[in-house]
Amino acid sequence: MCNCMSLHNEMANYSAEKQIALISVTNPPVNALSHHVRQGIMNGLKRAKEDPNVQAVVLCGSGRTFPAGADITEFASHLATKKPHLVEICTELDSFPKPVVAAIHGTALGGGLELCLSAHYRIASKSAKVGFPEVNIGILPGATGTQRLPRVTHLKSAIDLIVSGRQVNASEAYDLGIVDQIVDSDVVSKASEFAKSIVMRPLGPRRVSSMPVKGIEHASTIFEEARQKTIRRSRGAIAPLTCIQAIQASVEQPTFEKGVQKESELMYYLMQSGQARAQQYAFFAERSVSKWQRPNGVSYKTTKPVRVKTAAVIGAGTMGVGIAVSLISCGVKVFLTEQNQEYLNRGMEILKNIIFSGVKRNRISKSQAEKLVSLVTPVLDYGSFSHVDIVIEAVFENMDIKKKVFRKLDAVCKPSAILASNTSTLNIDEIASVTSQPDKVVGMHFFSPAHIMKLLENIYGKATSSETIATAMDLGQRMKKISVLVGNCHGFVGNRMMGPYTAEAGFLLEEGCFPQDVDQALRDFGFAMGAFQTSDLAGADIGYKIRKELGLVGPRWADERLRMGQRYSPLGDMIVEAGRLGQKTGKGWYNYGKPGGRANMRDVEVEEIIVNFSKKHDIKRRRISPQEIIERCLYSLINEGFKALEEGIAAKDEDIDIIWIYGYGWPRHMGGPMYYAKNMVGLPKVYERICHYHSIYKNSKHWIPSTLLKQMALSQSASKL
Ligand code: T1G
Repeated sequence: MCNCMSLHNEMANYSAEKQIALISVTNPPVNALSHHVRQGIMNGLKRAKEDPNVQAVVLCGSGRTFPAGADITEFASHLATKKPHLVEICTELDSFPKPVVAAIHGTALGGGLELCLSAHYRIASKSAKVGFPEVNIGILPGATGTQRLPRVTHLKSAIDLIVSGRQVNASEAYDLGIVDQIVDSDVVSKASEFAKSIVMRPLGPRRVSSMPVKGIEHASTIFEEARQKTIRRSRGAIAPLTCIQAIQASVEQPTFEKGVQKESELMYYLMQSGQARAQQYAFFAERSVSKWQRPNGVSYKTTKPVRVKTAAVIGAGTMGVGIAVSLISCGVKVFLTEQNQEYLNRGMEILKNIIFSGVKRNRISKSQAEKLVSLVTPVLDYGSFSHVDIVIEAVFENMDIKKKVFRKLDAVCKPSAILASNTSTLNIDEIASVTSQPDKVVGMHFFSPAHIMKLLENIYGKATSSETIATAMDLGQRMKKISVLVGNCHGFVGNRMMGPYTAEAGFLLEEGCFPQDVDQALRDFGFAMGAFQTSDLAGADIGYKIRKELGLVGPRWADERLRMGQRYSPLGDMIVEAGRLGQKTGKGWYNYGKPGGRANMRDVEVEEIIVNFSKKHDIKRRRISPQEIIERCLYSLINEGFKALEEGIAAKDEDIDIIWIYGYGWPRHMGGPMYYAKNMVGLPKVYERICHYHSIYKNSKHWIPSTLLKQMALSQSASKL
């Protein structure tokens, strides 16, 4: 007899048939465990317990996934703490008098995985994934997850999964002991059949709360090693270390319940932290950037992209090759071109090396790699471009060269082809002006190395059509890039804001710092690398060459700029002129011992250049505090961000923040520059400090306060009164 009863308002359907109760979570798209879901599961369990015909329970998710975790949108509201809490549900599942089987498909993450680990058996479909991604949103698995995982898998693996936040596929989850069985299809019916077969088995040994932690023999060494590794990697984020502390409670606390209590305390500490709020903001910001909208109202909702199948990439240097790899990785056929055979051969070699390194790391098979490489056709002229859907130009950053390329493309490509430039600074409208179809021209600014970096800044010009924009955004997503749409100006959003940051780093050297002082302060803030380390890694010669061609380098240019009322530090040019191009030459702002060396050591030669410069220009060197370094490097770029917003170059804070998190290493737990300014420092303070620096450094345009910032700071101050 079927006893089906939906509790739709509770977002969990309950049905009972042939002794098996099915509780199916129904909260699309990801079945997040919001209050109504929790209530629904609890009520379902109550009914299953009370129904004498029910012998076992299957818990699953409807639609595309098993619950992917707590509802993050509830965190800032009273609903997060409204009963029943997830911990109570987990306790109820664990101690349930009838067997509970979790039928896992899709992504069982966070609270979803905690439900699974509280059930007595876990059956997963082949394509399922599980994980604890909480650390990415600044918290920990706070509904018994840190106490349960080390009881089903080895302590070391539990630490790895919780601290990294990585998802594992069904097969790895099986090897780790997290799931008991993998099925090819129809996981819910297989779980129901299984449930029927085990109704008579004793439940005691299946309750995770009463299992011992696995691998405790070397616990102290394991924890110490994990702590050291995490301190090195977490760049000041507090969640990863706190996760370790919570897992430690599973070993150190006398009972499971006491461990859960400790986990709750640590969860509360993290939940209250500014870092967690920043990371949760970043989670939604990341998802908001694909919902692009232009100031004229045209948006992703109203525009359909063209499906790109074939592309041409012009330039087989580091950038062009990285772009080609990204394209073939999503199945797009590519014509790769260079100006001569030698460069083309070299480009193809690099491309093959990148693809086959995936084979060495067991990411893809040899035949998959060969298939990918076969998608690339190296060519020396534009003859084959007449049918491609898109061309992405990645030649030297020089307007005249780019114009030449675009004129040629305009002549050979089909009228519907999109012509994209991978420029990092140049004016898209000027590039488009040499074509007969400026509506098809768009900027696609990849970050180096293009096949690895997740960010893609897409730039629309005056004439760029909405279809062209939609296609660039769609192609970006297909290449698994986080694509952000921005307007056209020098440097767009990312590099425009980078300008003041780099300039201030240089001025700080003139006034008293050495590269290591500036870099240390930036690393302490949470950047993986400081400004000078980054420059050494990227190589300073390309930027120098571009500036030199434009006549914008050296002390004479610095004097010229000062005459124009604009300060410029020529120290970067002087370092390049001393043959110090960065890591690749073994010397840059730091000494690396040998070309290609990694370990950066301070270098007296650099310090001499800096000190002599200060002396020669009568700049009195002084001790500069880390606080001043941070304010001058970061508040100047924040001011520029507000100007980009004010001018409509950036559409929203989230776009800027995501560009900085994914393109420039802004620490995620600091939210992004706009979030940081608004929520972690406060606009009145940021504005006051910008005014302060403006009063001292009148000849640095970037300190002129943004009007938007001023307005918002004043209204924030007024609302506090
Ligand atoms: N809460 C609320 N909304 C969520 C959500 C969540 N947990 N996960 C996704 N969404 C929204 C998302 O904003 C988007 O909305 C839509 O769902 C589709 O997501 C107690 C405390 C599951 C792998 O951190 O990793 O459990 O933009 O575009 O690429 O210890 O979403 O369409 O309006 O990302 O297919 C832990 C986070 C929570 C999982 C699917 N769980 N989610 O990826 O789609 S904390 C997570 C994801 C917790 C416990 C603790 C991914 C996904 P919109 P999407 P997708």
